[in-house]
Amino acid sequence: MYEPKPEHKFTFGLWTVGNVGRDPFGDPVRERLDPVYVVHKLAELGAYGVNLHDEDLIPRGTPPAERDRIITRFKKALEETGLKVPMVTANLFSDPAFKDGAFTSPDPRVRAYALRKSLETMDLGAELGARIYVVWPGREGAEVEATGKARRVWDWLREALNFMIAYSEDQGYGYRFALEPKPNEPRGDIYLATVGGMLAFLQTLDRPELVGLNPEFAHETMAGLNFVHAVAQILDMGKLFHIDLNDQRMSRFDQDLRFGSENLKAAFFLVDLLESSGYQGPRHFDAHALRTEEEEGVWDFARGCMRTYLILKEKAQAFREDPEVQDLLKDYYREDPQALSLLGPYSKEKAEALKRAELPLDTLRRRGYALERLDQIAVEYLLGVRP
Ligand code: GCO
Ligand code: MN
Ligand code: MN
Repeated sequence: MYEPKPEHKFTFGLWTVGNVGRDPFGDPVRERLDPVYVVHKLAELGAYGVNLHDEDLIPRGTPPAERDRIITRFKKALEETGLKVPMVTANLFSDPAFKDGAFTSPDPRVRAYALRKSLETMDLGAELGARIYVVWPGREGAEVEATGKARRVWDWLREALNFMIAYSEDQGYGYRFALEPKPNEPRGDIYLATVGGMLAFLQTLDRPELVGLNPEFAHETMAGLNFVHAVAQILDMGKLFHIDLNDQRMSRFDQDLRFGSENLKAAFFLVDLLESSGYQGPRHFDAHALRTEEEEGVWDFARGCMRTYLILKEKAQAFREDPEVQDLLKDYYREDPQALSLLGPYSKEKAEALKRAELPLDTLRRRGYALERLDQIAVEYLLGVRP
């Protein structure tokens, strides 16, 4: 029961299960895990794939011969286990050169370095079979407004992304680009802060059809927004290219908690949404084990993410199939042919009919929607007392 299998498309990042537990106040509490070991462990746990930043696999400054050796060894582990690398991304935040931005650094030499690093990451990903390229603009933000940079960054971001997309097409890599918004951290404020802003921005790129989103549960929650609604809007626009699952308390620093460990109800309705949406992509856990854990705790964390997802999936399905829920929803969405005939696409006749129509306002003002009952049923599923 609830055993993860590759067909569930669960993925982790090398940087998530490999997280050494450093925080702004505390040193690492765990040793760095060998990526080859991580591949074997994740395969054993039933994951589908492993994602990575360039530097997670190939530390900065690695000489070319050593780079080739690392890749050969890593690919061998992938072959042995059948684990996939669906997504890659460039680390454009750790190097001190990126302290005032990567693509939005005021210094064109830094912007050139960020762009080159991105192209090299695409090369690496192509070698590993990745088809999704995530762009997380974590350092593209500011603490100081006095530069007026907020007015300039959009051109720089567009230029960099257009370049990268053209490179991917030119090389025949076939990447789909997934942009990841976040409100703040590590910058005081990040320019591309929310799902809504990112959806609007991507429409201004040369090839918007190749660009979508990588929304993250924690990021919208940090901003006090509703992640389920954000994902629903992304789905409506056909732009869910990847998803970062984790958990988070509202209005805190980025906590990257185990999926479903904090906002169970939101996680329940998120799984309900994802599983009914036809989304075929990876279910990626961008989270890490608590700093209190040694290695065994890391695998407990990874198992927990997947197990909770599968439990919620089963519960969501049972909730949707519950006859009482179906009755309540039938009534909630009750249809009225006369009212429906007044809605839909505009016509002169319809507008006139609409003005003449009798609408039973008294009844409408008194109508109840039975949402207390519906929500209580959801809670009872979550509490395990129903069915
Ligand atoms: C964060 C982000 C990152 C990105 C990752 C992939 O808050 O640190 O979520 O984990 O998802 O860099 O681009
Ligand atoms: Mn995050
Ligand atoms: Mn993320």
